[in-house]
Amino acid sequence: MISRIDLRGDALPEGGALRDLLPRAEFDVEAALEKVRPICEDVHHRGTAALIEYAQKFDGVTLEQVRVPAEALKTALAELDPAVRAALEESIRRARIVHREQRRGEHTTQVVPGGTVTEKWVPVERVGLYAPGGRSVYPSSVVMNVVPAQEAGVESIALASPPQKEFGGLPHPTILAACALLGVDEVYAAGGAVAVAMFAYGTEDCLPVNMVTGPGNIWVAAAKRYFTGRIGIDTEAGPTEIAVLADSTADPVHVAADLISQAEHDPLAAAVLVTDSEELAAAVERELEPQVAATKHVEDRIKPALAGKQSAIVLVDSLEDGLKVVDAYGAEHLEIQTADAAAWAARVRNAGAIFVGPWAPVSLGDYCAGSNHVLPTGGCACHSSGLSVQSFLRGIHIVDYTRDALAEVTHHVVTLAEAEDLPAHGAALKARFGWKVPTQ
Ligand code: HSO
Ligand code: ZN
Repeated sequence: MISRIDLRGDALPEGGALRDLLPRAEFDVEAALEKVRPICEDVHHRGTAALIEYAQKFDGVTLEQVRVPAEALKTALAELDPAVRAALEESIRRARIVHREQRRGEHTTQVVPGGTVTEKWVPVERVGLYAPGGRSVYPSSVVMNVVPAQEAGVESIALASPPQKEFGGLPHPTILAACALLGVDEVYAAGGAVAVAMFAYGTEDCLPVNMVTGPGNIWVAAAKRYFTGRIGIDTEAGPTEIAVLADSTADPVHVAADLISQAEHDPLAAAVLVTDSEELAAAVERELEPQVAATKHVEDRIKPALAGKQSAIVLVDSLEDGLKVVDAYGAEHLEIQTADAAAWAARVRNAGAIFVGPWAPVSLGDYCAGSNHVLPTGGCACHSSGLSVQSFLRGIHIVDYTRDALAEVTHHVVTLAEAEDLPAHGAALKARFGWKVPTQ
């Protein structure tokens, strides 16, 4: 059901060469970009009419309007299963506790007497959040997008999710209910690249946004790439990944369950176990069979995900080598199921989020740990972070110098400007001191 990659014996290769030995899903955003471009431009030129046409074409629904009426949000919340409501409220509560602490205050540094640089943090004015539909209707992703934006102080928050045929062209009712719980009232029935284009360009109904965040399929990722530069994005989300670094002390039942839990998302989802224990590897292999058989999305998602080239059990000589492997892989989610798990976790460089020890499975983080579940995939964890309050803030430097403080440094500025053949840069300072460089 899952292949093995044996890296024991020889010394591990470094950097890129090691990365090339590790499994990874093919997720060709560049190819999708070609298809997405005309759709985005069509939305640009025809606005709401194009959105309605694409809803018919891609979602099979006849929309009268793209904006979800306030009444529909209210009804969805009123009809939400009370247990789901209570669980969502707890998820929101915990996420708020964590994200509130991420807020940043203004900080002033005195560089020299009379010369200060203040960094102030300003929220993005208007953001468009995307919540997938279809196979992945995740109200939890609404929570993970909205909470950091709200805690950052974003004033204008809009959310889009695909129209669902079953629900008369509205987004899924649990998505609407989650919006209502979070106080988001600007919601659109729009899916995939079409929704991103609506946010980026704006339409008759929807003002353009400064930034789009949230998970989605390859079309959403391609549209985000298309608009990068025009608007801000979080990372381009690819299929979900779990890596588990485990030794012989790990419980194979837990490890197998956790691998399956993320394989459940998508046939392209990746489940990777990295271990120095042949016994654990064999026990996990044995354990996968009955656990997979006992669950739900077996044939369409879990089996292809586990059997795909993106998933594997990687055998290493030692946990030191295991650490190198998980760092080279840079998983979206990394579990550490070893003796001394916290110490190993502290040494990890590259992961979207790290789950320490036997009592912190990824599923906890997906819903109720307080951490965010919108995380970098495809190895992007080596340069990017998951969604946070910081994602929605911009740090602006405010430079404030007195005459004396400027005079004192002018000769250095003039020298550097001349070294770069930019004498007018230097002149901008000299103009303030009778066209001379003030003496020290
Ligand atoms: N594991 C997914 C998020 C999710 N899981 C939503 C359940 N619902 C990507 O981090
Ligand atoms: Zn998940």
